[in-house]
Amino acid sequence: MDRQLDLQCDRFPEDFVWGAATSAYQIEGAAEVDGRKPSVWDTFSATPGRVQDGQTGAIACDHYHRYPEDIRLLAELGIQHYRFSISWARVMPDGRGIVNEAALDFYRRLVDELRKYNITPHATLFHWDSPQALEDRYGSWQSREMAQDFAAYAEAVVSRLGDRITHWMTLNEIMCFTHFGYGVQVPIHAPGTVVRTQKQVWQTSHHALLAHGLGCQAIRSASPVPCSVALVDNFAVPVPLTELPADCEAARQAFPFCGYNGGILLPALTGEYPSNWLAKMGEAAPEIQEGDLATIHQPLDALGFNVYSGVYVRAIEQAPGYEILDFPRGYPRMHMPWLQIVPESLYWGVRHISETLGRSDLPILITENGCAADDELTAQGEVMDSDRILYLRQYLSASHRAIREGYPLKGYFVWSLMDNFEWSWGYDRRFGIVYVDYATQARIPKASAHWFSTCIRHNQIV
Ligand code: PNW
Repeated sequence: MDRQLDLQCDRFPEDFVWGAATSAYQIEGAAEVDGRKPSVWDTFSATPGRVQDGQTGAIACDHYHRYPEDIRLLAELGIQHYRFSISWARVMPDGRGIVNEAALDFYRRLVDELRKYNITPHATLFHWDSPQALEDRYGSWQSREMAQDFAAYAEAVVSRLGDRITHWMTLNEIMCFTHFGYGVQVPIHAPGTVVRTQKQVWQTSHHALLAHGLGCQAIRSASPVPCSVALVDNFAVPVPLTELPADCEAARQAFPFCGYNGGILLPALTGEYPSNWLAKMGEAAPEIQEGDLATIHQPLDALGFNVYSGVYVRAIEQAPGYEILDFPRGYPRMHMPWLQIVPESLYWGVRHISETLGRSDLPILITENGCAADDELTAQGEVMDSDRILYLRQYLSASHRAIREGYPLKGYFVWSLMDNFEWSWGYDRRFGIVYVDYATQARIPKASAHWFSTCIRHNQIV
């Protein structure tokens, strides 16, 4: 009886969204098929020294041709929601102007295949693969024109696919393709242009925020039916070192100043760059034209939260009242330098959003959570990734806690359905719950896939 009660308590809400995520450049391949032209990632990965071992997404998981098999796998695993992205360079090979209907047919076939198995599609319009043509024309995100062009692209997609996709996401992780694409001396993301000043870097993310705002408007006006529109962000999460009130308050104070939160997430959610953030940035703050903030601040149906790690914060006496702690050398992490295991970051991320907005009714979806592990295929042809299960189980527990405490966490997409092109790390880092043998393109569900599937079937952590 007690055991029965425990099981009941561990369950997720009946309508909880269980999903898996991917992105176009990381899995599709078929770089030159059906009229697609290069994106900045094709150019970047073809530049020697940018990507590990000179790898590119030209073939990747060949998902463009193997999507029926991949979708069957989703169905077999009982995954009812699928987040994928649409390639701008496929749909509008020159970035603007002519729409490539062959590309849209591919996405139609993909979505129809999903619907065959009752899997709900969640489409991200931009996951970093800007058309190279726009980079050549005006430096892509360095120009305000990029926001207009993104909105026109969004309009083109949604007016054609809006009959079969109703869950839309505008941009994935603005900080990665702007600050890491333009602002770091050793470029780790495309286009890898190093601009001169911090102000210019913040200008690129301001333009991305404008693209998000205009994109939201374009989606809503082009959709033939009511639809859901979200932004996907990987905001930084200060986690209180202890949950005593002083440390919790310190984490709350730190939130706008952690990572890029003050310059990306907060303007999108509140329509303002926080005044104390602007004061701190001084000269480096972006130039904001009249009306920009109203454009950026669009009503959202959900916030997509990509969470992998967090930072610990404690209260201190001196101003500003909080201290962001470094990780000790031996702190546990997964197979990436930045992938310290901080499961509470999921819970605290959700809580910070609610506290920042002063309300807790904006639905939050975990649009990515997962990890790279040093996966090995055994002689029996299995991948026993108990380390990934350990990681995922803890983050799912933190999801359950957020729900138990009444926060509006509505779903969870594991990153990723399958191993794929991990950007500047190439194929060396594996984030999938399904193993990809790139020599044969065989898909082999790892132990974590079977575990995740069981969680979904029981609607609880097993
Ligand atoms: C996300 N960090 O990027 C992306 O959305 C995915 O495309 C990617 O494959 C996945 O996470 C794994 O890397 C991130 O430095 C990039 O903390 C960098 C960080 C986090 C996520």
